[in-house]
Amino acid sequence: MTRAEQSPTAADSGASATQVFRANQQYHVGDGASPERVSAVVKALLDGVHETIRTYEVTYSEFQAAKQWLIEVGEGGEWPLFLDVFVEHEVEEVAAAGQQGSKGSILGPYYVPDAVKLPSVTSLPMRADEQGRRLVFAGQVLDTGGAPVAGAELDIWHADHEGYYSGFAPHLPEGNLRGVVVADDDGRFEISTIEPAPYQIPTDGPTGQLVQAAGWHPWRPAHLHLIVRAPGYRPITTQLYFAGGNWLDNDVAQATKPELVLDPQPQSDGTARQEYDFVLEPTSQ
Ligand code: MBD
Ligand code: FE
Repeated sequence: MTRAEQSPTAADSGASATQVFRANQQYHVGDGASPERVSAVVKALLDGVHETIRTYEVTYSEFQAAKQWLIEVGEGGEWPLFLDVFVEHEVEEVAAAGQQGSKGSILGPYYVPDAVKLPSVTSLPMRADEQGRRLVFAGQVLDTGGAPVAGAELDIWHADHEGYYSGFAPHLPEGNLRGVVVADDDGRFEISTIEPAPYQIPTDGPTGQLVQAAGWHPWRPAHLHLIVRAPGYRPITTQLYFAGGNWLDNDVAQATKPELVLDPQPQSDGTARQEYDFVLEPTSQ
C-alpha cells in the first residue's frame, strides 16, 4: 500500500470517536437536569442563535446549508471531534474553578479506556521502527500536602510522529503509544516514549470543511494526554505541550495553559528528558 492509501480519513477517525464515546459515556439524554435548568440553558443557547441570525441577516440558503452541515457532522461521526475542539475548553474551565492541584485541560475525542497496565519505569507500547525524538517523562505524584501518592495511575496516550492516534487510524497497531503507568510506592514514574507531532483536524470531513470555509487553521500543538488518578483523589485530566512548538499560541482547541508547557532537555544518550510532578487534591472533607 502507498502512504496515501494508508492515510486515515476523517470518516475513520470520526466514526471510531463516536463509537468510543457511545461505548464509554455514562450520561443519557434526559438524565439529571431539572426542567428549569434545561429550559434556562437551552433558551440561552437558542437566544444566541436567534441574535446571530438577526445581526448577520442570515439568509434561507445559509440556514439550509447549516442544516446540511449539521447532518453531515452527525453522519460522519464528528460530533465528538467538533465539540471537543470548539466547546470543551469552556466546560473544563468552569469545572476547574476552585480546584486545587495540578492544572488540567480537555480530554478530547481520542481517549480509549483500559489501556495496558505498565510498571513505574516503562516504555509505552510502540512499533519497532517508531519514528520521533525519544522522550523520557519522569516525576512524582504528590498530594496537596506534599506527600507521595503511592500507586497512582498515569493513564497516558498521544499521537505518533505524524499526528495520528492508535484506535482512530487503521494503519496503527491497537494500543500504540497508550498505557496506564502505575507509580511506585513513592509515587514515582519514568515513562519512555517518543515526541508526538502536532495534530491536524482531518480536512476531508465536515469539521475540516468548516475550518477551511472560515479561513481558520486546523492545528493543535503537539501534546501528551494524561489522566492521573488514585483512590480518594480527584482525577486530573490534562495535556502537556512542548516549548517552541508550532501552534502553541493559537491552538484551534484553545486548550493550552502556560503551566502545561514542557521543555525536555537533550541528554548525552540522544533522548530528551523532562521531569514533571503532579499534585492531586483529596476528594472529601
Ligand atoms: C485532539 O488530539 C485533541 O486532543 C482534541 C482536544 C481535539 C481533537 C484532537
Ligand atoms: Fe489529542
